[in-house]
Amino acid sequence: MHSVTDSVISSKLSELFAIARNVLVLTGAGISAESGVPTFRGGGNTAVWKGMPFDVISSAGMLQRDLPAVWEWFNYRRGLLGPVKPNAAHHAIAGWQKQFEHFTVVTQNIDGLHQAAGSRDVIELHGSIWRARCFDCETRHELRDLRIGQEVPSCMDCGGHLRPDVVLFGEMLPPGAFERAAAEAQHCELCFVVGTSAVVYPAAAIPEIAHAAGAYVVEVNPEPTPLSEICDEVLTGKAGEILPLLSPTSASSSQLMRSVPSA
Ligand code: BJW
Ligand code: ZN
Repeated sequence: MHSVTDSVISSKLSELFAIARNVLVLTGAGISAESGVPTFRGGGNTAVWKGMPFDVISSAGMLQRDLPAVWEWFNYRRGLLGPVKPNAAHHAIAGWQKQFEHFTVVTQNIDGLHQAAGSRDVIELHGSIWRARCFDCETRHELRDLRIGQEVPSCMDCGGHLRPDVVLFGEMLPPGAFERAAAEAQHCELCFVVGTSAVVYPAAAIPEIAHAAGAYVVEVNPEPTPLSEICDEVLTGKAGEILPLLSPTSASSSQLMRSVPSA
C-alpha cells in the first residue's frame, strides 16, 4: 500500500505551480474514492453489479435492451451518492481556481462532487447522475428533487421516456464537451491527471494533447497507468493527501519538496 510519504513534490513542480497562468485538471473516479465512492477499475478489480460488469450495464446496448435495469443501476448509485461529501482533493482543486488566471476542471465523474466543493464551470465529459434526459425531446431534468420509483420516469414536457443523462460506452460525449476540454489542454502549461485509470477514450486523450502541446503533465494516482510514461512527474498516492500539499496555505508542503535534476 502506497501512502503520500512515497511521493514528494519536485521543486520544478512547485515552481511551475507558483508561476503558471493556465492550468488544467482532469479527474476520474479515484478522486472520489476517499469520499467513499467506489471506482470502476483499480487494485486489480472491476466493478460488478448483480453479476454484470459495469461496462455491460453502463452501455448503449443495455439502454436498448433493458432501460428499467439501467434505471435501477443508476437509482442505486444515486442512493449511495446522496450523503457523500467532497473530500480534501475536491476542496484543494476548488481552491486552485482563485490562484490561476485561467483554470479548467475537466471530469469524467458524474457525481457532482467538484461542484459541491465549489468548482465552477466544470466540464463534465460523461454527464451527470443528477440529471435525466428525454429520449424524444432531449429536455434535461434535474433528478435531485424528483422522486424516482421502480418505473422508467416520463418527461414532464412531452411524456417521452427519460434516461440518465450520462455517457455510456459506445455513446457520443455531450456536444462540445470534448472539444472545449481539448482546446483548454492545447493551451495549458500545467496539466494534472488525478485518479483516472486513463483507459477510456476520448477522455484519456486530454493529457496526451496537453503533453504534445508542451504542458508539464503530473499524474496523481496510487497505481501506475498507461499514461504514466508520458507524464513529467508521477505522484504516487492518494489525491486527498497529495493535492492539498500543493495548495499555498499547506503547512506541510515545504517539507515534502525535493530537488530533481533537470532532464
Ligand atoms: C485513486 C485513488 C485515490 C483510487 N486517489 N487515485 C479509442 C481506443 C479504444 C477504444 C475507444 C477509443 N475511442 C473510443 C473508444 C470506445 C470507448 C473506450 O474508451 N473503450 C476503452 C475502455 C477500450 N469509449 C467510448 O465508448 C466513449 N464514447 C465514444 O468514444 O464515442 C465515440 C464513439 C461512439 C460510438 C462508437 C465508437 C466511438 C464513451 C465513454 C463513456 C464512459 N462511460 C463510463 C460510464 C459512465 C456512466 C457510469 O458511471 O456508469 O464512464 S465508463 C467509466 O470509465 C466511467 C468513467 O468516467 C470512465 C473512466 O474511469 P476512471 O474515472 O478512470 O475510473 P477507474 O475506476 O477506471 O480508475 C480509477 C483510478 O483511480 C485507478 O487508476 C485507481 O488507481 C485510482 N485511485 N483511489 C487517486 N484515493
Ligand atoms: Zn420530452
